[in-house]
Amino acid sequence: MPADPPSSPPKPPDPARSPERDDNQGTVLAERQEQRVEPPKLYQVVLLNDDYTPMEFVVLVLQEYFLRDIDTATQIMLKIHHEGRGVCGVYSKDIAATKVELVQAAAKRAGHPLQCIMEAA
Ligand code: TYC
Repeated sequence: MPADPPSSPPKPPDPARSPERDDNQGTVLAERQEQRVEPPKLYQVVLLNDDYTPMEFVVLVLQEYFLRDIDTATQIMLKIHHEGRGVCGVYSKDIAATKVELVQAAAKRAGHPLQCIMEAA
C-alpha cells in the first residue's frame, strides 16, 4: 500500500483576506461591526414624603421591599420625613420598576398615599 503523501505545511495567512473578513472556511464575512456592550443603566427607587403615611408603614416597606435592617430603614424614613425624599435602593430598570409597582400596590392596599418613583441614577 503506498504511503500517504506528506501533509503540506500550514499556509501563511493570505494578506488579501483580512482575518476580520474571512472565517477560513471559504466564506467571506460582512464587514465586522464594532461591538460595544454598554453596562446596564441603573435607576434609583425613591420614596416621597407625605403628611399621612405612618412612619411605621414606611419602615416596614423599606424592610420588606428594599431588604433594609430596621435601623437603616428607620434612618432612611427619617431622612425622607425631614428632606422630602430619599433613595431606597439602586437597581436595573426592570427591578426598579417592579419595586415601584409593589410598593405602590402595598400603599394602596393599606390606604396610604405613599408615593414611590424611579429615576435614572
Ligand atoms: N411624614 C410622615 C408622617 O409624619 C412619615 C413619612 C415618612 C411618610 C416617609 C412618607 O415616604 C415617607 N407620618
